[in-house]
Amino acid sequence: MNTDLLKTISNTVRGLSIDAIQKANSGHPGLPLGMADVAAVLFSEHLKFNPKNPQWFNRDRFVLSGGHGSMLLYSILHLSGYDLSIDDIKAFRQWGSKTPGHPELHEAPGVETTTGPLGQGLANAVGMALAETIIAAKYNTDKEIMNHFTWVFAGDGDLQEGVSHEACSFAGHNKLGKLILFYDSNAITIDGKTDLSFSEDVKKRFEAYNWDVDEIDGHNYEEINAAIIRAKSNTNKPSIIICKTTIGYGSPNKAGTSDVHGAPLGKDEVVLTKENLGIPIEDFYVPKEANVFREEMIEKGQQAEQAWQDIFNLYSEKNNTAAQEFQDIMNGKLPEFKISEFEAGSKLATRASSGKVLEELVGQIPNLLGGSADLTPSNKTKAKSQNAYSPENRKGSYIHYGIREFGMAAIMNGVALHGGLIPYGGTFFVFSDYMRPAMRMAALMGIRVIYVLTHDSIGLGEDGPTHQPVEHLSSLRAIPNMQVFRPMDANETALAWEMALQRTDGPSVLVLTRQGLKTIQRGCRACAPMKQAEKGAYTLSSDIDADIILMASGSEVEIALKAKELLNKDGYEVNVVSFLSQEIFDKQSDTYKQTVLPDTIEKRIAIEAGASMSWHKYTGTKGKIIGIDTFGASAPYERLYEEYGIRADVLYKTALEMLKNIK
Ligand SMILES: Cc1ncc(C[n+]2csc(CCOP(=O)(O)OP(=O)(O)O)c2C)c(N)n1
Repeated sequence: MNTDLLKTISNTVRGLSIDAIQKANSGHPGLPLGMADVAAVLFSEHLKFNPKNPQWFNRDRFVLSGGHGSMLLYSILHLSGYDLSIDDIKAFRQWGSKTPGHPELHEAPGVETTTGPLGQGLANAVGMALAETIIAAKYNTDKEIMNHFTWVFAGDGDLQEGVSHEACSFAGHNKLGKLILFYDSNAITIDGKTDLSFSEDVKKRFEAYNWDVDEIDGHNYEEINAAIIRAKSNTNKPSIIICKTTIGYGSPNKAGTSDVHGAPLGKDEVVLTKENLGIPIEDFYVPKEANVFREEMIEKGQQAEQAWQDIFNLYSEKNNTAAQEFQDIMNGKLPEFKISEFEAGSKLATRASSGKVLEELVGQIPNLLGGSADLTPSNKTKAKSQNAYSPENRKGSYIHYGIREFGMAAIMNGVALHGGLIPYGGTFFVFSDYMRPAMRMAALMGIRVIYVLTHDSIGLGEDGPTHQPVEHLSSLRAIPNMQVFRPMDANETALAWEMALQRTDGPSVLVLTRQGLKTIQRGCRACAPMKQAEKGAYTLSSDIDADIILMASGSEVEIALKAKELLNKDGYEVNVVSFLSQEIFDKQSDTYKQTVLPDTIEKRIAIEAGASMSWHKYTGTKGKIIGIDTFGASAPYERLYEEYGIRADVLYKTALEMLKNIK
C-alpha cells in the first residue's frame, strides 16, 4: 500500500468535492471530507471494476447510501477513470449535468443506484448481495463466473432509518457474507450531535443481526485496509466496519460540527481547508500523481475484466447453454413464454388467477425471483415448483422476506439493479403504504420490479378498515412511471403479468382481489376486445349507439356489466369500459382514446371501490363517480358493497338520473 498516494487521492477527492460544492453554492461537504480516506483505500486497493465498462456483469457493486455526499462518489469515480470529466464535476447540481445533487442511476457511469432517501441505498445493497448469491449458486459450476462483493457506505442517518433494520436483519439471517458495510460513524447529523436522538450500541445491534463487526479509525489507511481484508475473508456473515470519522475532516473551523454537513464551506474556509490539508489552493486541482493513478485504474480494470472474460470463455466451451442463458439474463432479455387462456364462466379471485399464471411462468422464466412479506398463502405468490431461498439453499427462487414490506421493496430494487433476476413480491395492497418510498424509487430509476398486491378493496371483508385500501389506487397511480393494473378477471390478470414482465423501463403493480370474479367471455386472447386490453382501457361490452359510458376497474366491472343489462332493458344503449391500467390508456393515441371515450358521449359514470380521485379526468365535468372516499368497515364483503353503494342498482339509478336529466 502506497500511503503517500492514498493521501494524494483522498485529498484530491476532498479538494474536488469542496470546490464543486462551492461553485454550485449548494451541497454537502461533510461526508466527502470525512469518508475520503476510506474511499481511497477501497477504490485503489480492493474494489473490482472496469471504469471503461461500468456494466461488466462481475464487477463489485458500490453504493453510497448517504446520497447527499454525492461529491465523494463523483470525485472518486473521476479519479478512478470513469467517463466523468472535470467539466462534469464543475457542472455539479446544474441542469442536464451528469452530476445531479444526489447520485442518479443512468446519469454518471459507476452510479449503481439512485440514493438520497436515507436507508434505501443500504437496503438496495442488500438486494445486490442477495442477487449475487443466487446467480452464483446457479451458474458457478466448474468456474466462477459470478463472484463479487457488494460495498456500501452508510451514515448515522441511514442507520437511524427503520428500513436499515429490516434490510440488515434480513442480510444477517441470510448470511450475505459478501456484503461489506462501512458505517461513517461521525456522530453528527443535521440537527447536531447524534446524542440528541441516537444512543443505541450499533456494535451490539449488528452483532445481534449476526453480522461480523469491526471498529476502526476511518482516517487510518492501515486500519482501513486491514479491516477490509478481514471482512473479505469472512464470507459467512455480512460485515460492518464501523469507521470512526470526523465530519468535514480538514476544515479547521467546521470539522466535527453540523455546520459542515450540508452547506458550502465558504470561500475563505475552502482556502483554509486546502492549506490545512497541504494541497494547492487552485480550484479543481488534480495532481499529476492522480492522473497517473487514473491510468493505472483503467489498466487494472481492463485486466480484471479480461481475466474474467478468459474464465467465461472456458466456461462457455463446457457449458454453452448455461453461458448463453447467463448472458441473456444479465442483459435483461426475457425468454419467450406463453400463458394459457382461462376458460370463460369459472369464478376465480384475481389473486388465485395470478397464482395459476405464476405456476406456468416460473418454469418458462427461470430468473423470476418470487417472494412475499409473510403473506405467501394469501398473496398466492409461490408456485409449487419454487423452493425457498436460504443460506443452505442459495438456488431457491422464492424469498421469505419476513414482515418487512419496505425492506422487501428496497431489496427488490437492489435485485433488479444488480441484473440477472426479475423480482416480484407480495403483500396486502393496503401495506403498499409501507413499501411506497421504495416503489417510488423503482419508478424514478425505471427498473423492472413487480408488486403483487392482493386484498384490493373493501372486498376483503371482515378484516376491516385497517386492512381495506381506499386511497391506494389513486396514490400509486399518482407516482410517475408507475404502471398500476387492476384486472377484472383471470384473462386480464394473465395479460397484466405479461405486460409487467415485458416492461423494461419501470415497475408494475398488480392489484388483485380476495373475492371471486367471473371469467368473462370475450373471444380469444389474440382477438379484440382482449387485444385492446393491452391499450389499458377498452370497450368490453358495447351497443351500436351508446347513450352513456360506464367505466370501472377490477371487481367493479362485473357491477357495470349488470347495470348495463338493466339499462338495456329500459331501452338505453350502453358501453362498458374496463380500465385495466389508467397509465397505459393515457399513453394511447387520441384516435384510440376517442374510440373508447368519444367526446360525443358526455354521459359517463365511473365506479371503483376506492377513492374517486383518479377518475375525474375520464368522467369529465358532466360525469359522475361512484367511489369510496371514507374508510371501510369490518363486515362480510357483500354487506360492505351493499352499505357503501358499490352496487349495480345504485349505478343503474345514477345512470338513469343522468340520462333522464339530460334528455
Ligand atoms: C429519508 C430521509 N430523511 C431525511 C433526509 C434529509 N437528510 C439528508 S442528510 C440528513 C442527515 C444525515 O446524517 P448522516 O447520515 O450522519 O450524514 P452526515 O451528517 O454524516 O453527512 C438528513 C436528515 C433524507 N435525505 N432522507
